[in-house]
Amino acid sequence: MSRATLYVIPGSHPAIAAERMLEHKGIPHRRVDLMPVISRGVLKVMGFPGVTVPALRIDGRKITGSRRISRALDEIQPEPPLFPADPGARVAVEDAERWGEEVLADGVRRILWNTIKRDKRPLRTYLVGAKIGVPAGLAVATAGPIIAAEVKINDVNDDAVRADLAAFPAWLDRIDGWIADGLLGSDVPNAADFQIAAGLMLAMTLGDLREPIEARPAGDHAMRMVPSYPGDVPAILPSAWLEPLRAA
Ligand SMILES: N[C@@H](CCC(=O)N[C@@H](CS)C(=O)NCC(=O)O)C(=O)O
Repeated sequence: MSRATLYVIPGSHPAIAAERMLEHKGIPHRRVDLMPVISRGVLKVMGFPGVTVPALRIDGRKITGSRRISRALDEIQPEPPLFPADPGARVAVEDAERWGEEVLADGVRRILWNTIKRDKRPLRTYLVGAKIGVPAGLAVATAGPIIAAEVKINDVNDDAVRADLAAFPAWLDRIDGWIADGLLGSDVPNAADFQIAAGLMLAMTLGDLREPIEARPAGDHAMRMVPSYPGDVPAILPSAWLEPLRAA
């Protein structure tokens, strides 16, 4: 049986998607927690092909990226499958997974860092259960440069975040639609289920977003797929930015 080491940043949504997929497959793994930004240097030195998490070492392979990881896991251990055998159904799952990564996960990441740059104290709540090698209080107290770097790396400007929040109701409609169609939430969880659920679970750690999401089938699906997620951030974003979500 394969053994794996998964490199994560505590609270990272694609990393939690990867961890849930390993659990779903029953692949034993060790989790290594890294601090954001510092993670880049560590992964580079270790010879991973990229500098972001999730990064997975398994059977002598080094894989970066949640979508590469889902495919590699199916190659290494086909059962239970993360992608359907039927070619048409597979394309639909791949498309939904890609949307979950490129649209939902990127948008939620921007909203998160815009929130944390206003108040870094809640960062501590993402460190519950993590082993980062320094006390959580110290990590948060010294997180200023890390937050500034993440804001830059992820293009976290106010216009982009307002656009993400304006688009959020349509994102929830899309996910609810996929659940109604059976693409998500079927008896056999697929790679898109994990990718999208982890993104929404991170969004639901934010007090500004929790309520409008948890009332929806999308929120219910996320909580079933990813029952435990660290993080709890009080509402802090400007009220006008949240108007589209309230209206929905
Ligand atoms: N699209 C990538 C996202 C990778 C990504 O941006 N990961 C973030 C954490 S959510 C990261 O490594 N951030 C640290 C950094 O960029 O310094 C995937 O799904 O794997």
